[in-house]
This record gives sequence, C-alpha cells and structure tokens, in this order.
Amino acid sequence: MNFFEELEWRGLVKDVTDYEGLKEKLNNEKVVCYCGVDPTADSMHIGHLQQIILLRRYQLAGHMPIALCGGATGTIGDPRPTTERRLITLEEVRHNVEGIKKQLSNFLDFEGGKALLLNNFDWLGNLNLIDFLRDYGKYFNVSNMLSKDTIAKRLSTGISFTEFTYTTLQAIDFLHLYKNYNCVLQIGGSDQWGNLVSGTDLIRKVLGDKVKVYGATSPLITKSDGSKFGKSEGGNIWLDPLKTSPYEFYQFIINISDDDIINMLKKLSFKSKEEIELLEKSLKENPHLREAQKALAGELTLLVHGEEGLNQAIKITDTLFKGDIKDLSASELRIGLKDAKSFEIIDGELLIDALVNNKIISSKREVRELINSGSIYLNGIKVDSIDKVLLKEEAFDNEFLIIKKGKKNYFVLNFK
Ligand code: 485
Repeated sequence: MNFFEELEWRGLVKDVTDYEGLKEKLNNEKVVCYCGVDPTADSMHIGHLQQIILLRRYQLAGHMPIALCGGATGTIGDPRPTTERRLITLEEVRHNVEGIKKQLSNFLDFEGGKALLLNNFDWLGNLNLIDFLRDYGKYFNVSNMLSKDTIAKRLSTGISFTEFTYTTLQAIDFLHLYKNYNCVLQIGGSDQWGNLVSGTDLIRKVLGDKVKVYGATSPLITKSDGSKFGKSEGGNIWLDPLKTSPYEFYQFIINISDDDIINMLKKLSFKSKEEIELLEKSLKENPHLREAQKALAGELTLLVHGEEGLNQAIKITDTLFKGDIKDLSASELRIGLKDAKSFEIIDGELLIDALVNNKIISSKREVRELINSGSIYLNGIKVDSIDKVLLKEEAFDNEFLIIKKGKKNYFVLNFK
C-alpha cells in the first residue's frame, strides 16, 4: 500500500481537484503541502486534529508540511453556512495566534526546516486595498463566487462583503505559498472545498495552466448516529489542557461507540492496517474489553497531552473505576469528578441528612440499609455508622467530601 492508497484506506480522501494528477504526484515526488487554521479561539479543538495529524502523515511519508496560522484571515472570518460571525478584536486575534502556533508546533518536526509554521498576517497584513483589487480582484468572478456552497447557503439570510471576500484571501495564501515555498497541495476538511478551489483557480489564472497545484479534502468526522463529533455535554473538546483536561479528553475517546471506533482509529491513529485489523478483531470478539477505544485514547492523549497527561488520565480513570479514591489528590479528584453531581453542605451536618435532603438517596430507611450493606463510602472509606458527621477538617483541600454510592456513583459535597 503506497502513501496515497493508505490515505484512501483510512478514509482521508474525499474530493481532489485533480485526483489522478495528485495520486501520480504523491507516488513519484516529495511535495510541499499546507493546511490553515484560523485563530478564532486560543486553542484548537478535536475537529482540527484530523487535518493536523494528516499533515504529520505527509511529513512521515517524506513530504514537507506547512502549518499556517490565519493571523489575517482570522480577523475576517470564514463564512459559516448559517450566520455571520462576530468580528473578534485584533487584540484577541493576536492572543489566539500565540495559542494556536504553540499547539501547532507540537505536532510536526520542525528541525532543520523539515516543516514550517507560518502566519498569513505576514503577507496579507499589509496588502493595500487598491493593490488587492487590481492584482487579485480581477481574477475572481462574482457569479462563480456566488455559486460556492457556503456563500449560496447564506444568500437568503445575508452575508457581509467582509465574509464574502474571505475566500479570496485564502486563495492568495495558496498563491503566495506556491511562489515562495513551491507548495503544490492544500488540504482541509470537506467544508474547505470552495476555498481550496479558489486557490488552485487563482494560481492557474495568474501563472498559467502549466502550473500543477492541487486541493484535497477529507470527510469531516461524523458519528454513525448522525450527531456531531467533538462536542461533549460541556461543549467543544479542546486541545488545551486547561480547557479540557487530559482526563476528559481521554474519556471522550474511550467513550466512542463500537460502531464508530474503527473509522476513528483509521482516521486519527498512526497504527498500521495490520494493527487496526487486530483491534477490529478484538472489538468483534471481546467488545467488553474496549481494546480499540483504549488504544486510540492512549495514542491521542499521548500525542496531545504528553506522557504526564496520559498517566494522569489513566490514573484517574482506573482509580474512579475501581472505586478507590484514596490514591488521588484533591486536584485529580476535581478533574475526575468535574461532571459529578455536587451539593452544598455545612460543617457538622449529619451524613444521613445530607444524603436525604439533597435527594442523593430517597429515604433515611434506604440510607440505613445501604450503610449496613457497606455500599456508602466517604472519601474512599466505608461508612460504618448512621451517625456519621460531615466535618470540614476531613475534607479535601478543606473544601469538599466525596460520597460513593454503590460501585461507581460519585457525589461531591462542598462545604459552604
Ligand atoms: O490559507 C488559509 C487560511 C485560513 C485557513 C486555511 C487556509 C482556515 C480555514 N479557512 C478554516 O476556517 N478552517 C477551519 C478552522 O480554522 O477552524 C477548520 C476547517 C476544517 C479543517 C480545520 O480547519 O473547518 O475542515 O480544515 C483544520
């Protein structure tokens, strides 16, 4: 299986501007390719990961990737199919660029110029309006632009000239990267198709038909039940550990359904076809072991959060699963039980009152039964008396207690 065949096997090829041409090019030459990310937030999320990982695949296959941070395009905003974006301040964009650049730099090997990290503000930032209209504007046909998917979808609800113009900037990027770095391929998710074609069209119009450049999209990750991939109840799954902890990130992947996990492994893991087929076999024969999920969760958490992040994620996962929380620190507990139900209590309150008043357990009689059968734990220690009093001095960080009811139902009690 050569590189392009592998991309196809992984389900990473959707549309290509010149399919046969690109296939042949990648089989015979090492190319420079790029993918852009707009700094709309100071962190990327899991939706960006597939393309960033794809850039890394290109690098591992000997090609040279350029990761581009849209310091200029980010100030304009790529039109969404639904509604106009809020303009973010230049200050915000500058701040976000720093965050995104730092993250991008973790995924590729930049040593000795083997990959580049660029910011399009460096060439678009000082482009003057008259030059823009004369040098580039003439190459864009308005009816053509209006027929592009995203723009067409916005015509009835309205689209500003600002967002309408966005695609021309991304096209100028491709032209710039072709001229300056011999970059011949732009990749992106399938929503980027219109922008990729804008780029190849512009290059052809400016430099002539002989120049061969390509755009290639991958399908956006979708779940088999049609719901959006990459969102948890709390919102996006971010790559920034302060926004989404390594534990939450790991959990998100561990919880991918059996129906989806093999496709996700193909798209997001560097494991070989043979390794993935073994995991597929394990999934069929021993689904309860969740080996496929564990393999992807381990690999991606390591890639995004490093060894320390992965170790923490596994430690919290295993400890909460086994139910023995004594080995966790207060901060690890906070991370692990972020989504657990939490209640306010007062120093000196009876445990039984706290359990019933907060409807953790429906009656005092049931509390007695559960305590007698050894099913209630306070801070990892089995409760053996119905007269147990909740004391601040026994709390983690002097702030909270952890109740476990049954095997793994956790509740957090915060002292007022
Ligand atoms: O020259 C370029 C300038 C900006 C961009 C690309 C090339 C960014 C692009 N317009 C964009 O908006 N990308 C999205 C983003 O930044 O969040 C997402 C795409 C997704 C995938 C991902 O970036 O929606 O399909 O390409 C990397």
